[in-house]
Amino acid sequence: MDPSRDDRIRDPWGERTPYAAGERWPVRVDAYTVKQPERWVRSASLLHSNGDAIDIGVRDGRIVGVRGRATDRVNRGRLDPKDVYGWQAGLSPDRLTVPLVRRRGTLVETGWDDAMKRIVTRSRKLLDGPGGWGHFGFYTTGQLFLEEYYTLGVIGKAGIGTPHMDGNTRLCTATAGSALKASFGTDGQPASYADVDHCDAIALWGHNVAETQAVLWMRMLDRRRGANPPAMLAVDPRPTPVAREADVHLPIRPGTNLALLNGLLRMILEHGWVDEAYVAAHTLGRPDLEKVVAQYPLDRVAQVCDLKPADIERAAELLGGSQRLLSTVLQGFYQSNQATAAAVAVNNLHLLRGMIGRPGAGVLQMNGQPTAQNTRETGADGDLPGFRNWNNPDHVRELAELWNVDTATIPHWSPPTHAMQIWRYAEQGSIKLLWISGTNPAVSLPDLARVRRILKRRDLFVVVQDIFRTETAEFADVVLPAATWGEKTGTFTNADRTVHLSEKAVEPPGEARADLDIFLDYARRMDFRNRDGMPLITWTDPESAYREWQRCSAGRPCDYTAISYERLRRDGGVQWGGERLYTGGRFNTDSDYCETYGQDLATGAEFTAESHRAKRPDGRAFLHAAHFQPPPEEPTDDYPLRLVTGRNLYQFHTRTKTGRVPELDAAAPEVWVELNPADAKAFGIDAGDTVRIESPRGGIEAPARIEDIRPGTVFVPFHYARHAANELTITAWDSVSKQPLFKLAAVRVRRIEA
Ligand SMILES: Nc1nc2c(c(=O)[nH]1)N[C@H]1C(S)=C(S)[C@@H](COP(=O)(O)OP(=O)(O)OC[C@H]3O[C@@H](n4cnc5c(=O)[nH]c(N)nc54)[C@H](O)[C@@H]3O)O[C@H]1N2
Ligand SMILES: Nc1nc2c(c(=O)[nH]1)N[C@H]1C(S)=C(S)[C@@H](COP(=O)(O)OP(=O)(O)OC[C@H]3O[C@@H](n4cnc5c(=O)[nH]c(N)nc54)[C@H](O)[C@@H]3O)O[C@H]1N2
Ligand SMILES: [Mo]
Repeated sequence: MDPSRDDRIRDPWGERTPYAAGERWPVRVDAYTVKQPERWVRSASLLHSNGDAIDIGVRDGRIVGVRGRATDRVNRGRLDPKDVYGWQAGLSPDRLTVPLVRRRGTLVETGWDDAMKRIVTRSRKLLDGPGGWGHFGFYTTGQLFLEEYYTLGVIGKAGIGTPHMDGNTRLCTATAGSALKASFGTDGQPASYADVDHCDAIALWGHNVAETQAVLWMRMLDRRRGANPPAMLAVDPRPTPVAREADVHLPIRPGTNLALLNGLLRMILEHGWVDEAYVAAHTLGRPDLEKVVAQYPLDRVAQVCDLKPADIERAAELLGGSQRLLSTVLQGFYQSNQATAAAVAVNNLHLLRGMIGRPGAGVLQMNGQPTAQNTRETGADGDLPGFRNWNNPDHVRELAELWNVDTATIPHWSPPTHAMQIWRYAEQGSIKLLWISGTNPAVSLPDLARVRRILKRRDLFVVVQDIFRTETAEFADVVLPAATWGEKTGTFTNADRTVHLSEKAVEPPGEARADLDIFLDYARRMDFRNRDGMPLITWTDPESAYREWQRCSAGRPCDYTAISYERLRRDGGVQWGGERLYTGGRFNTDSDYCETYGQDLATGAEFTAESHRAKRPDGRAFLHAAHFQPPPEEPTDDYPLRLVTGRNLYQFHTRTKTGRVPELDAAAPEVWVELNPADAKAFGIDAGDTVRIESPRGGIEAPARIEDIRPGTVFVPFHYARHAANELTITAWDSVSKQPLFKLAAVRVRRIEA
């Protein structure tokens, strides 16, 4: 078969290459080129967090296709539909090629010097006036490169000194970070994708991996079709491809994950499916956990979660009978009720069963965006870089020495400002300059009517740095045209800690510039200085920025010092921390080393250093328990249905890229709403009818699809700007991770047209 004709739209997961437990995942090389490339350039996918290694084909200075890299540990040559076709977005004729500024109400083209001068003039005025750093907000992404985040982080923390910096990673994987810190002391996924090769059971907690990390799903399917296949559990209110494949599917009532986990943990304890030696040696908190979960007998859990008791028992047996369990957790948990407590409960399951840090046994608190891990590592999400603890004066001092600035400059007097609070400050008028890079909040934030009101404020100076003129750019005072994947060099790290180097293959269009160059230009013009009066930022290109980051990460869990550009060129993907973390059962919880002193899982209240030290964690993991609480918005007589939102295999987020790729656009061109047959009947709706969906905040129209989704629940994909699911969603977030609850609004539907 000619691989370039391989149609990844009709056959998204491709041919099976079955393999047995303990074997190596066979190679299968996928490729798609429109012309014969003259050369191949090393990269990885930037359209999800899986980190599929890709070679970019170049001819006559243009990208002409892609090929999966056979030798890479992540994909062994495979590509998913977005990998195969997505690169064409960069070639789109409507890329931003020059800066835009607002003159008399409209955006007009200008030069870089004018655009940057406007930003710098405004910045200087704000920084030197009363309120200073308090007026700055930076809202970045999970889609730039490590070098760019680190630079932005230093600008924010050591240049301006503002705590108001976060990424859209807050919407995405803030809960992964919080759950990992809470249980194990620092961020960093314990498991490895290689665990798919060794496990005897896979549990997918609110993770539609088949559509969202399709190459990881290929690996799981290949194990399922080989000898000694792993058992599979799916917890999802919808009949996703994962749910259909699973041996046990729990179509849970949205927002009740924690009740289910507490019930499962109770059964694990009661049946004695506990690794007593492991728990005694490597954990603390078991008595409290037992006390909490004892209150979740089977009938209560079945009732709260609206599941069949026999199905819950089968799930417990699958988990309890496994010897090598791999769990993945994603948005069905992170964007739902009690996100951190529920994600932590999955960690508890693995700790109780002693299933962390050995082949086949581990947990992946997944990432979503391709470079979200780096946003968190480098501190562009507001954390301190290198998984340092803002509340630990020694960690702050280390950074002050590294950057040669006063400790007082580095914001550490309170937790960093989370994205939802940054938007609140902008709404209240205290943040007066909001710099948005690589994200499209006018479509992706909850409660869009409110977001538009904020972006329209006269007293808010909005900078948008993007590759297209997005819905958000329409509100900007200055729009900066960025170069993107294939047009710039940098590194990024996937969901199993694999670092890839992505190299520049072609020139960006027009005057578009790499995000790194934009940030460096700003730093230069702002003339940020260190304690000796020398320039704060001395690096000038991706590799010198990376070397600074290596210094910053030294001695921390995400230590990059052994992973040079040279090694990445030679070896392809390399994991920081090795294949698995915590192999000896020693965790990052020492009080001097950990990233957090902990938070109350119910309220989010921060614990003190003293209370952390008093617990003497000394490298043991925390078993944290919390009680189920109902979601903040429940269906009512007026709004009787529950809305969950999410993704489709062919579309990426707000479709700025996939909407411009003919193959992907055509595969899912418009929004829809999924309804259960019984609900459809009750509301007089047939398949294909146009329906109106309304929440207390707004409404959209969409054609109906009748599906086997659980009764009382409707699903809308959030990709479509003109019929955006976020017109309906609520401004509410998890009290610990501050991640918004995108999967829990109350809505009503009615037919408007057959
Ligand atoms: N094709 C594609 N792939 C992507 C992306 C994309 O836009 N398109 N985006 C990337 C990014 S940034 C991310 S974050 C990931 C997200 O990857 P996923 O988390 O897999 O995707 P979602 O569709 O957001 O949510 C997963 C599932 O959660 C279920 N769910 C909703 N509410 C609940 C609940 O209360 N409990 C449980 N147990 N399940 C619930 C939904 O039915 C849905 O099937 O995908 C990444 N990959
Ligand atoms: N209802 C609902 N809402 C959700 C979710 C949900 O499940 N349901 N999921 C949430 C999640 S997990 C996520 S991750 C967010 C995603 O939400 P967004 O981050 O808003 O989505 P994207 O469309 O990926 O926006 C990325 C922007 O960066 C631009 N861009 C791409 N490459 C580059 C580059 O190299 N440089 C620069 N400067 N810009 C670039 C793109 O053109 C695009 O405008 O949505 C969140 N919103
Ligand atoms: Mo995400």
